Amino acid sequence: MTEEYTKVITGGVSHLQEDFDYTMSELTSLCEANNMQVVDSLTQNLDKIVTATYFGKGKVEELEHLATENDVKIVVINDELSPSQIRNLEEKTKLTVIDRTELILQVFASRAQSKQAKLQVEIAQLQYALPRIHPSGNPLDQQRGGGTTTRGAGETKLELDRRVIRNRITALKKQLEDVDKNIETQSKKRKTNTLPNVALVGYTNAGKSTTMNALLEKSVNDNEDSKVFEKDMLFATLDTSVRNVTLSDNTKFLLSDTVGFVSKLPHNLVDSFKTTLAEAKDADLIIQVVDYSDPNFQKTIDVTESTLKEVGIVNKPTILAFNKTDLTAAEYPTIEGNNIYYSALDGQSIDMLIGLIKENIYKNFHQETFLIPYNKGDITSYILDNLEVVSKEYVDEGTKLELIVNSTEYDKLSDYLI
Ligand SMILES: Nc1nc2c(ncn2[C@@H]2O[C@H](COP(=O)(O)OP(=O)(O)OP(=O)(O)O)[C@@H](O)[C@H]2O)c(=O)[nH]1
Ligand SMILES: [Mg+2]
Repeated sequence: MTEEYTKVITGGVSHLQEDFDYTMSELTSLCEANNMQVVDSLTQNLDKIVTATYFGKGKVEELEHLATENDVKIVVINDELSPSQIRNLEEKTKLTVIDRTELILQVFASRAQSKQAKLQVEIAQLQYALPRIHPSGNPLDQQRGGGTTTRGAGETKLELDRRVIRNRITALKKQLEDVDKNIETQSKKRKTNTLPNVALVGYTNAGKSTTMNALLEKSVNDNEDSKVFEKDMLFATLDTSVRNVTLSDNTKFLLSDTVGFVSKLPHNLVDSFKTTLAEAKDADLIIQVVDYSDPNFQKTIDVTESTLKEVGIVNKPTILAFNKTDLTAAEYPTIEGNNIYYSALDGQSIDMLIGLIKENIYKNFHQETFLIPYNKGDITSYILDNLEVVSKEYVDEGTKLELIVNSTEYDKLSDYLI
C-alpha cells in the first residue's frame, strides 16, 4: 500500500444475516476503491441497531480506543446511518463517520468522467447531504464559499445552506435533463432501424466490459477506438457505451455495456442512473454477466435482479453468463439452456456465447431476403427508411433486399419472402 491511502476502521452491526461477512468484505473493497486502507474492523451482534449511536455503548468506547491505538481518524460504517446517528457517533468517538452510502457516492464521484455521470453523481451527493448538514462544521460551507445568494430576513444559516443546496440540485437536474435529451436523440438516431438490442448488465467487476471487448473483436467492423475501458477495479464503467456489432456471417446487433451494481447501492444513485440504464430497458436481450469465481455469486445475481427491478427492467429474455470460469475447477465453455459457463479471455468461449446470443435474437428477429416488385415502390422506400438492410440488389423482377426484421415486420412482409 502506498502512502496516499488514508487509514480507516470499518464497523458493522450484524443481525446474524447470512450475507453479513460478505457485505463487510465488500465494504473493504469499496474502501480500497476510495484510496482507504482498512487497518481494523469492529463488529457487533445485535437484534436491532442502537437508535442513537448505531453500536452499543461498550462498542462505541472500544471503537474510540481502537482508533487511538491505530492512529486512525475515520470510521466507515457498513449501513446507511441517519443524520443524527452520524452526529452522535462523531461526538462520542471524535472520529469522522462515513456510512456505506457516502462511501459509494465518493467512489462514483472519483470515477465519473462524462458530463452525464458527473451530474448524476453530484445530484445524488447533494441529495444525500441535504438532511445531513448542520450549522457547525458543515463541510459544504467550505466547498461552496460565501455564495451569491442573499440571506432572506429571519432565515437561519442552516435554512440558507439548505436553500442553496436545493437550488443547486434543481439547476443540476435541469442540466442533466438537457444532457439526457441529447443522448436520447443520438440513441433514437441509431434506432431508426430494427437491429436487435443486446445489453450487458451485472455486478461491478464481473467482466462486462471485458466480455464486450471480446465480442467486439469478433466484429468485422471492429477497430481499436470501439474498445471500452476494462480494469480490475470497482465501478470502472459508469457510462453506457453502445456499439454496432457485425459478425462475419452478417449477423448484426447493437451491444451496450452498462454501469455495474453493488449491494446496498444508494437509492438516489440508482435513481440518478436510470437514464444511463435506458439502453438495458430497451434491450431485446439482456446478458447478465456473473463472476462465477466469486463464492458469493448467487448473492450478486440477486442484487443485480433487484436493482434491475428497481429501475423497471423486468421480464426480459436473459442469458446468465457465468464468467471467469477459468478461475474455478468447472469445465468451460459449456451451455445449459440459457446459461453459459465461460471465460471472457477465451476465444472458444466467446464463439459459444455468440451462438447463444444468435439463438436468442433469432427467436424474435429474422434475417431473410425479400423481393419487392418495382410497382411497390412505397414498400421499398418504407424498408429503406426504417429497416436494417444487409444487402440490396436490383434484379429484373424488382428490388432484392436482405433484411434484419423483428417478428411484426417479418409478418407484414412475408408475401415478398423468397
Ligand atoms: N481470470 C479472468 N479475469 C477476467 C475475466 N473476465 C474479466 N476478467 C478481469 O476482471 C476484471 C474486471 O473486468 P471488467 O470487464 O472491467 O469488469 P466490469 O464488469 O466491466 O466492471 P465495472 O465496469 O467495474 O462494473 C479485469 O481485470 C478483467 O481482466 C475472465 O474470464 N477470467
Ligand atoms: Mg466495466
